[in-house]
Amino acid sequence: MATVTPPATPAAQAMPQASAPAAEVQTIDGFQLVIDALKINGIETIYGLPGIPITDLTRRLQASGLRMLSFRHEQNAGYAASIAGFLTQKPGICLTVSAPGFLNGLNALAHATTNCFPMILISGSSEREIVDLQQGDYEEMDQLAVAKPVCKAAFRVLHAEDIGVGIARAIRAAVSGRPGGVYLDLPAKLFAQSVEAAAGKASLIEVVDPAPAQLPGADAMKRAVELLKSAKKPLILLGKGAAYAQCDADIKALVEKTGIPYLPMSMAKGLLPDTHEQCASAARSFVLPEADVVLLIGARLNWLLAHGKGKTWGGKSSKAWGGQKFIQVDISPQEADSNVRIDAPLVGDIASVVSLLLKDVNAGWTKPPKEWTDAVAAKKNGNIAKMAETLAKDPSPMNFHSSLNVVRDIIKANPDAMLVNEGANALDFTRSIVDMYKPRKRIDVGTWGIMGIGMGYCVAAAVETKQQVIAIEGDSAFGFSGMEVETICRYNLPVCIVVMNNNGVYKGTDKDPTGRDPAPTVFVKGARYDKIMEAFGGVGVNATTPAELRKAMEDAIKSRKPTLINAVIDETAGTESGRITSLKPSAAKKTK
Ligand code: ADP
Ligand code: TZD
Ligand code: MG
Repeated sequence: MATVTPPATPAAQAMPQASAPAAEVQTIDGFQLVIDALKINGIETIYGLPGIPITDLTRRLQASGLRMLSFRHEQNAGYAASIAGFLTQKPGICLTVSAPGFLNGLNALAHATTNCFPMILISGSSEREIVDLQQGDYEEMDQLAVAKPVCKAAFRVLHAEDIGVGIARAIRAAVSGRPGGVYLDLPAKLFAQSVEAAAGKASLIEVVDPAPAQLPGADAMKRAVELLKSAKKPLILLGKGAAYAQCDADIKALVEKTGIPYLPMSMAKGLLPDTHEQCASAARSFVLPEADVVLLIGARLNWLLAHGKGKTWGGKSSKAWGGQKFIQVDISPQEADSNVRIDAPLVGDIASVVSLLLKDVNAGWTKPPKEWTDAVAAKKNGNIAKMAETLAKDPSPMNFHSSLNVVRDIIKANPDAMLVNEGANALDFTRSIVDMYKPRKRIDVGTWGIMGIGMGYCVAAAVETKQQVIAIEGDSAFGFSGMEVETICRYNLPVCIVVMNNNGVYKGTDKDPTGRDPAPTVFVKGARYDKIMEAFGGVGVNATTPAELRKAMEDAIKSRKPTLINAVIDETAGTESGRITSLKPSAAKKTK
């Protein structure tokens, strides 16, 4: 804390130097108020990238004992912050410089909002007077206006005495109700402002009950329970909202006590072990059209669930309702009916709602008809047996199945490890082949199917959970954040990256019909991504067989050293767009 002498009065100035010094006033500056406001709200880690006007803030954050993790590109710091929010239920903080740094972080802010992850993007900004008159300041931009359309809330603090309120509002906006991304604009001038220390301290706010419990009314509960009880072929669908809610034991009890088959969305895998007898993942295309009542817990009926209608759900045409009735548990009162009718919305936080549902179940419950659960089990076991045959093959060159069979074993042996996953085929095959055993262990491309989350997620997963991290990356996907390998080495994080190298986007076989350039989807053939890791002192391995991949992964986990394995995959093995070929405009043209 700085001490300053108040400005001398004219009378005092006239006094000789030797007279008694004026009383010293303790002050506190904007930098310190930001740090203290974050600290009293339990923020421990900041993900960012320094530069004017926040370089000193990054230094002082670190000096104050907060963890300041510095990245090579703001987008990756932003993705790290977003997933830190998902993993901890506290807003992940990303700190950037003005205009270009802010814009680099903005993608992640939009991603956080879209995925319902609590995150705060804090960006320094230039002189308001110059920005607003568009007089051409260094990195001039009206960042608040630019951020607004892609975030849940946006705030700007102009006076040091408002920092406490600004940060409190940002935290509440990020974590209350449906979590999301919040933008906080801190102009350069703010940091150097000083206020009287006691008043400054008193202006800080420790947010009380930032994400209040929210319970549906008794009538809504009754409606939902009666509908679920009436079902002949019920299904529970768990989404990443259920994983976020951290009420794992109650969700497990609800599934087990009702005896209803369940389907986890990608990031809900592991809420119950994927090997659970009620898990219907391997019978997805059977249970969705067949189910009569579906209980959605923290999952939206968006594109990932074919909008709750059409052929996926047994509808007669691509937009026809399949006839299912839906119960939807969601914190957002506007989510219900977004795609199809929701017969029983349960608006509330998942932890509260699931515990209310459990009370009803405990009061007496008849398990679903045996014909239904037997039919699901038969379908599932048939598909699992078919998959086992494919996984047992050992083709040369190695393909997605034979390599992911190794990853499947490694995760089974290390169920606490975090699994980061992005790519197209590298994503889809990993999701279906690699079983998860514990909640919130699988983090991936999320609602947008975005490439580039990889290394940012690895850093945050390692820092927030302290567990071994395993990243299964398409070679294209890896390229979006590959430079953060240096960050992983710099902080010496236990991250093992497996690049599924099939020489390109989806496949490595495309050709330019004119013969001039490489095709848009292909990369340098036989690239050695492992060398990138070696450049920064980590372990690089080139693996061409499942045995080599297994040994390299086991060594990485034993040593906890940053490791990158270049897994050489048959370049013909992938399919166009992975599992979402039907979304290609050219595919739509064919069906019309
Ligand atoms: P998935 O992609 O796994 O299907 P979505 O991201 O589509 O999941 O849906 C997550 C849903 O969970 C969102 O609609 C969000 O409002 C909701 N949600 C997030 N956290 C909670 C919570 N604590 N309580 C209730 N609903 C929540
Ligand atoms: N840019 C961004 C930010 N997100 C995207 N999803 C895409 C582009 C388009 N895209 C996909 O949807 S998957 C993918 C791209 C570029 C890469 C697929 O190649 P890969 O995986 O090497 O990562 P496979 O295993 O070769 O299929
Ligand atoms: Mg590829």
